[in-house]
Amino acid sequence: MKQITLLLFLFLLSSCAMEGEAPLTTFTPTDHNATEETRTLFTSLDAIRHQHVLFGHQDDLAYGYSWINEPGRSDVLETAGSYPAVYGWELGDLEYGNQENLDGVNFENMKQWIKEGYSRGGVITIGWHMNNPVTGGDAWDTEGDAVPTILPGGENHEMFKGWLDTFADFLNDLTVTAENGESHPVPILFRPFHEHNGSWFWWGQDLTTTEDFVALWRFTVEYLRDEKGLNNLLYSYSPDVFDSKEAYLERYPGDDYVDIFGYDDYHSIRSADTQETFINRLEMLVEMAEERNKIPAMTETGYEAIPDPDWWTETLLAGINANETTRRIAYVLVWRNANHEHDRPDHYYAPYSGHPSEGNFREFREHDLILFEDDLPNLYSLEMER
Ligand code: BMA
Repeated sequence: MKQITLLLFLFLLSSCAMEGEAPLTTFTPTDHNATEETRTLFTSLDAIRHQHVLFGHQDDLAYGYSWINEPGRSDVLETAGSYPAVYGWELGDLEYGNQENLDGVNFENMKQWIKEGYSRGGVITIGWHMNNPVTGGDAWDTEGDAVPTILPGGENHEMFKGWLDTFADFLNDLTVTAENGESHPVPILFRPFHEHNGSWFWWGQDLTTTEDFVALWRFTVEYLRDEKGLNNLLYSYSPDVFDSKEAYLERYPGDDYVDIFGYDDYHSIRSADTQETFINRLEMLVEMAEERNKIPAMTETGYEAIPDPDWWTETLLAGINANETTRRIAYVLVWRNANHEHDRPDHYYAPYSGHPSEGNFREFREHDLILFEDDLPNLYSLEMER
């Protein structure tokens, strides 16, 4: 059933193109020089979200509940029977020149896993729990009024540019060679300064002004795009939960600086009690994104340790599939499965083999709306599919 739907999707795309009509979407990413694969991904995500929602998992290939760095493994694969369609990765500590990120993931391995997931047709998204530039503490250290110091003219501005340079160097290693021998960089959904409407990170709501947050965002985009020449990024604006469109947009840096309308939600996704709030947030998100030709997505979610064995279909899917608007998000990504022995004991958001929600997770995976990696059409080259 899923396959038929996908063929229809591809047929629709190709028939529009063949008859010389306007493509399904006429909008382009904020980066007008975005690479062909990046532009195609943007268009594909916009097209596919009218029929399906991609499932994603953070750090999926790096470690799981009971394993660390074992080639080919994935808790999602071992429970659902497919890798996730979206892979989330984390750069915290890259800015220090460290070999591993704050969760112990080796950056060289991460580059391989990113290329591996992309080569199988997956979508890659990257976030960054960047350390506090004033105190040297972590992202959760809210001391020091940090944001103004890294803006142009601030005492840590050059250091901050150096941190963005480390990001550019990392990205420049993410080049793959296609069958025709041509190389191109892996398209990345980049999600900086996330959950900024909360006050737990140094870039958060009570720690900086709207003006400075917007200036920081715009500087970051302009530096990466115009100075570093990175043309494989789609920018994801990703606040935490919000209760009105005005609240969501309070620190919106503008249509020229954002491609993905994300939102992180660990609050209204736990039970039937908050389902109405969850649905309402999804509706607002989709409406705001569509008004601006952006792509809505649930950029982070999950129920830690999944204490409800039916959570996947009864709460998460029930919310996303509530109506024609809610189901138009492009993807939903659940957070990482920390290794229970070496990292954090009950900090996991996808099931592992033997977890009580495993059967329900398979049901979720088999639902027509939801796509895992082995359900995906080619999101990067519509030409090839024609
Ligand atoms: C948080 C937690 C932390 C982790 C951080 C970055 O939400 O999972 O344990 O260090 O994300 O991945």
